[in-house]
Amino acid sequence: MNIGQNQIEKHNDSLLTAHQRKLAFLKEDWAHVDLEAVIQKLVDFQIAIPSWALGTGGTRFGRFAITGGEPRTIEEKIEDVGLLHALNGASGAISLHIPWDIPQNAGELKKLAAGYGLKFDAMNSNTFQDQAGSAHSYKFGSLQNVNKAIRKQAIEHNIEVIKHGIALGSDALTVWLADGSCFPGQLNFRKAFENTLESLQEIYSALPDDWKMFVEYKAFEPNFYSTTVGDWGQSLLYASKLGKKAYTLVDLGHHLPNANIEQIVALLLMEGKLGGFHFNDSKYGDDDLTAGSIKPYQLFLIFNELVEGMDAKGMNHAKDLGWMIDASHNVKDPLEDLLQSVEAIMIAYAQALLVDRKALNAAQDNNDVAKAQEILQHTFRSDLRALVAEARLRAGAALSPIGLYRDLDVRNHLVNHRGKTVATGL
Ligand code: LRH
Ligand code: MN
Ligand code: MN
Repeated sequence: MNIGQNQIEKHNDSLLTAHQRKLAFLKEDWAHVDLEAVIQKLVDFQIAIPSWALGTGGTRFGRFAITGGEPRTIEEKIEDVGLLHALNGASGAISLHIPWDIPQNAGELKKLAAGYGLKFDAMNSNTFQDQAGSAHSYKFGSLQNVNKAIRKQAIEHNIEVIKHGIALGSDALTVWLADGSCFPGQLNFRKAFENTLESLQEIYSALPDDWKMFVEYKAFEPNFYSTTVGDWGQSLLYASKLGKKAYTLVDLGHHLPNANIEQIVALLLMEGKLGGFHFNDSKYGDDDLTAGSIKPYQLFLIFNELVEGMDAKGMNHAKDLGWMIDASHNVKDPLEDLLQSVEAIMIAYAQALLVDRKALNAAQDNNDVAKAQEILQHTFRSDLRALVAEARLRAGAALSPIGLYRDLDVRNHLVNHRGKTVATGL
């Protein structure tokens, strides 16, 4: 299904008066700030959608495919991201996971994606599941494995993923390893690290010059005693040893409880080793809840560090880091969930852009703790939704993406067209 520009315009017309009233208030309140520049940054900011988030996710206890109309092919996944992008103007890229996705005709897929205004974001490899017909099992790890033939299989898979990515016009490989151990004594930590590094080096040497490699870390799950890329320190070690094309990737849900992610982000940026993000949220040990649904203040504080650090280095907010959602749902319509995540990320970004940086620096230099907190909380507690909506309006998207999604009954159209299917992949 395609959403027509006329449908978007009709929807926007019905909301325009209320929107303009809210925007006018904001313009008055923030008259001392260049709001035009802020809105343009919001227009430029794009957040990639992972192909695996478009279907209903599951847990090891079950999966409820309540939604229906889930995409059955890469083409349909591209169509779904196209729908999101038409609605919010901020989801201009799709991230594929091999072999959950098997891109057969890259030229055609590129054309299809371009028709929706989409690019191919980072490619993801999968050495955390055994694939039918493969010679070796990853039961005891992939790139860390004590068995060289198993490491080789995993290396070759990653190189294959790079090749798919080159054909699609992607420029990054994200490596997330489930490698680790479940019991003390199972693994020699040093050897596991060395094997992993050596394997990553082989993959790295197959990387085109203009590509990046993202080394994603995760504290636990599926392994529960040790993880071989378990935290940002370990990821940074690998990335530093690999070279200048390798970076650390921060998935918000991959930390131990209460980790200070904003501080991690600030230091990785300082070192020039922050590659990008997987956005999601969690209350306990999950990594799949909607971005900003549990800890919106944390999301804002992360963006506050990002804006500060990127501006200090003269980086381009939209282009110099990889921005992606990584969540997969059990109880919501995945497309509505993704619209909510993008909105939460945009709001946090807008809040960070409006922080009075000069005043904050002065408060920090004077050890004026209360003032520093006031400055941050002032923007965090300001309702900036109209700014984000204005960015959507200017991008030709909908003032209320979920509102229009429901008005157009998009899910039912998809169900009628595709049936009550269950997506492949997860
Ligand atoms: C691991 C992870 C990683 C995978 C994706 C499916 O938890 O975050 O990024 O590729 O989930
Ligand atoms: Mn992730
Ligand atoms: Mn994850």
